[in-house]
Amino acid sequence: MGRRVVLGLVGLGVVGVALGDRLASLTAGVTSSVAPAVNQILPAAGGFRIYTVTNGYPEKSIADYRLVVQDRDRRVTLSYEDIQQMPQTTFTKDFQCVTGWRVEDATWSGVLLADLLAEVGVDLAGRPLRFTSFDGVYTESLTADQALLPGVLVATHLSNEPLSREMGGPVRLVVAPMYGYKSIKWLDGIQVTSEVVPGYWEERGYAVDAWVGKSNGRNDEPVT
Ligand SMILES: Nc1nc2c(c(=O)[nH]1)N[C@H]1C(S)=C(S)[C@@H](COP(=O)(O)O)O[C@H]1N2
Ligand SMILES: [Mo]
Repeated sequence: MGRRVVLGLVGLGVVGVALGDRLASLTAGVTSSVAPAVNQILPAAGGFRIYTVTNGYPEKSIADYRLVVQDRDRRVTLSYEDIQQMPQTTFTKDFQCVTGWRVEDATWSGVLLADLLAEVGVDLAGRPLRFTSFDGVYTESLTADQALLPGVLVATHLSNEPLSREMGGPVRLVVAPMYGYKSIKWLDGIQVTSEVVPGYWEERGYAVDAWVGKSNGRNDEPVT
């Protein structure tokens, strides 16, 4: 199968996600391996579609939460409390999904990824990052330059409330200048890698450099 065909099928899957059950039966035959089983539009979620590529929303309490940062043979394990002790940042930016929906003025709080790396003493020196989720499946990546941007947050709060389980709590990544698929939920690992390792949707045809309005053939207004 050519790349275009694969992208087309994945595209169908993502539309199926966005539209929910109405398209599920249409796409079930071709997308069962990538189409999430449970996706919702929660009234409380302020316009966010709730996405997952697994059969549910993984759960981890704040007390049990750990974030493992790994740079070669050096490994630092952070608790939720450790993350909250780091310098805190709040910003308000639009959130744009590649399937077309956009949430205006989402207010996220947490620690900038750049600050977190500095706090744990990781110097990227041009090396990229790979991110993992405790859903056990989803992954993401950023180059060093991207990772250090001021729109990239290890987020614990949305609208000044702790992140719900569905929204990726206790801790998710927010990559505001890029399409939503970069903002990995249920973040549990950050690894320094030698090369960019394409993430979950990137292995399925979406752009690795996922700038809003400048990738994936879309012309949405950029998020700065
Ligand atoms: N672990 C995980 N992270 C994820 C996803 C996912 O399915 N699983 N979906 C991504 C996509 S495509 C988008 S648009 C946003 C949606 O965030 P939300 O579910 O909080 O609205 O999460 C991203 N992060
Ligand atoms: Mo998305």
